[in-house]
Amino acid sequence: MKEFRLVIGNKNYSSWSMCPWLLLKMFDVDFDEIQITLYQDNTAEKLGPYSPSLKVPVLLHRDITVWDSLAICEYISADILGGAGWPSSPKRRASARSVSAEIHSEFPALKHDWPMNCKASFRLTPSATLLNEIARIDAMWSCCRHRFGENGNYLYGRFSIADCMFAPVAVCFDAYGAQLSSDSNSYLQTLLDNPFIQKWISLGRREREPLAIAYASTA
Ligand SMILES: N[C@@H](CCC(=O)N[C@@H](CS)C(=O)NCC(=O)O)C(=O)O
Repeated sequence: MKEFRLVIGNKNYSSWSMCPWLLLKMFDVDFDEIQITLYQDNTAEKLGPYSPSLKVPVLLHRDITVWDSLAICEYISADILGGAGWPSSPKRRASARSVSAEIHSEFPALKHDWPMNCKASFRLTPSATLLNEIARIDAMWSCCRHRFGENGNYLYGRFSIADCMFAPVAVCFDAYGAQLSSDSNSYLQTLLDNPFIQKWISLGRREREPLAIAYASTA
């Protein structure tokens, strides 16, 4: 058994599982993956031994359990990567933490109307509320790229937790066809070109569980 174990859901549907998985991959941390199929009759029973919230993702490290995607990313950065998960300058770090918290806690229409589904490639016309949310994400992305992105193509130049938190958004924007400014489109393409994001998507596409659309409010 490896020192780190990450409990995740279906790659096709589990947007939050993708975030810490990507961080561990990008920083080359070796870990065992424990995958539990969501939305089955026995899912809660299978999650019970690992997850206090009965949700994924969960990180298991020695006798420590961390649940919730952003808390896991924070833990990995602070306790494994010596803080390297966040940008090093205080101003960038404050901004990166803010956009990460915002995508984690807000955007109910995006999470409900455009759930992650790696297999989807069709146009779902966004409601006015969803259009507003897409515009807010577009503004965040282009603002971060302008202010902080000079040292690379990620949101803060080099890769950070903020990119992990937006990786599932990139999958959804690509799948459902979000209209974005050209700066945001470039950033979207950077995420979609990331080899680990491509790996996640291709593994998700190979899964055979039922369509996520029925679980839009929970995935
Ligand atoms: N705030 C949590 C949300 C976790 C969450 O909702 N996970 C979904 C999958 S992406 C889940 O486990 N759903 C199972 C269920 O609701 O039964 C996080 O960021 O990790």
